[in-house]
Amino acid sequence: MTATIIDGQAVAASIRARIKDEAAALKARTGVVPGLATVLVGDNPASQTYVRMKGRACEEVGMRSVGHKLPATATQAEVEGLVRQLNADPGIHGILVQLPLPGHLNEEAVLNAIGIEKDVDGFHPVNIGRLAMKGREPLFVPCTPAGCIALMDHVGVKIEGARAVVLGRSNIVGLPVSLLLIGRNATVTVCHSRTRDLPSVTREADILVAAIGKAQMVRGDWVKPGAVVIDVGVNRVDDPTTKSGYRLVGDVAFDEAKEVAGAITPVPGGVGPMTIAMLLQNTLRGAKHKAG
Ligand code: NAP
Ligand code: L37
Repeated sequence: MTATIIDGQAVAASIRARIKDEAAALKARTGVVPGLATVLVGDNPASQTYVRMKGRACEEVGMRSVGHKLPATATQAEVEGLVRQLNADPGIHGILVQLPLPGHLNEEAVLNAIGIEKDVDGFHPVNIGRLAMKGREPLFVPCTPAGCIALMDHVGVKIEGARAVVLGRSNIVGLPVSLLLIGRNATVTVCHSRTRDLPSVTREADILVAAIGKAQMVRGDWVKPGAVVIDVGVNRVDDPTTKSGYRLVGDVAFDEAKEVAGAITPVPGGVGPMTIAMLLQNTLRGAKHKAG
């Protein structure tokens, strides 16, 4: 059997087209143009790429984007000061602080400083707390986890009642995607670096979400036949045949897993584009919220 390849690029493009229409309608009705502020501290090359892609994606759907860059030596007070200034800016409806921050900065305090009504990454403790609790609604859901669920919904995966295994428990991906799956009535197992005998756990999964940041670690024989595999990993591996000297691979050995899975997301072109589409969706939501 060969898996259905879930085309995240195409799904994301259709979401962006809908957002573009909605943003135009909002502008026509209220005069409000949704605005995203990105904050990049330091010069992590992957972060620079993602922040640039996010800004460009905003402009392509008729939103405003303002990129703020601070040097790696920026102080805690400078970063928090910028966040507070953006909180007070009426033209900004979403604030994204790209992670990771340089080691000397207190990430928790920076994320706490973001006004929750502009927390388009969904990392503010109040938003995460609401995501975790039954019967509460966060204002914003973190983008990458929301993208994983949206991809599954798009291809008609039945999440309710499924056995889901999430590899990784990070604040950005593993933990919030686990919470979303629980909220959708999956039975969820969360694995991490201390999990014993990972393959025996993953082989039970109807839905397998890989977010560990280890190139092609999940092999074909880790996958249950017919399972849905969502590969969140974006890893650079050396490849002298490319212009950049590297290529991107996921956390899953795609060529092996696609022979076993029922459906699988590729890297690139899977979850990555959905992360950006969900960020646009959250920014539009922030602007609509404010416009009333
Ligand atoms: P992270 O903060 O480094 O977290 C990695 C998680 O994986 C941790 O929970 C860690 O366990 C676990 N882990 C690491 N090695 C493991 C192993 N050998 N076996 C089992 N578990 C292991 O990474 P992240 O920010 O979640 O990102 C994960 C991947 O997703 C990266 O490749 C990143 O580039 C990618 N990503 C993609 C998008 C997208 O839009 N597509 C967005 C964000 C991230 P411990 O908790 O025990 O340390
Ligand atoms: N929201 N996302 C948010 N906040 C953060 O603090 N670190 C971080 C974060 N992560 C993030 O933005 N990751 C990410 C990863 C991949 C893509 C976008 C965002 C993406 O679009 N990847 C493309 C390939 C990009 C490339 O060519 O380099 C893909 O197809 O997977």
